[in-house]
Amino acid sequence: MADCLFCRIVAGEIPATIVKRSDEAIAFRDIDARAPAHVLVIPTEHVAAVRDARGAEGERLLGMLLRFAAEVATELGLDSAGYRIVTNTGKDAGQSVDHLHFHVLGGRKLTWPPG
Ligand code: DGP
Repeated sequence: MADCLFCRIVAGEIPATIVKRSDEAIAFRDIDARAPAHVLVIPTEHVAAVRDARGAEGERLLGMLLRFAAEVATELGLDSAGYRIVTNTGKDAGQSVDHLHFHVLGGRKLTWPPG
């Protein structure tokens, strides 16, 4: 989508620190890191939010992204201490970019529940 920030990162039009890449997903450092390790995992195809990943294809996509996020966490060395994977959906959750993304957060003790 031409006016989507994360689609522009996928296209290489906006620079990002990419930590992992496949044909279907990329992971890059969040510009506003809230933890020592804070990476965003996104599909390369535009999907607005988790609620829009529907049916068999949505199920496959979400499974792939979650597995990809877990691999990113492993590669960042977070397995033993632990980490959090979270996705914000819509206004009340504070979703600020309408391209599906999983936050992978770690490297410090994370509080619960999130604010
Ligand atoms: P959310 O609030 O859940 O929609 O998260 C969006 C995240 O995207 C937020 O933590 C900041 C991050 N972000 C916004 N713009 C950019 C950008 O241009 N580059 C990178 N790397 N991250 C961005």
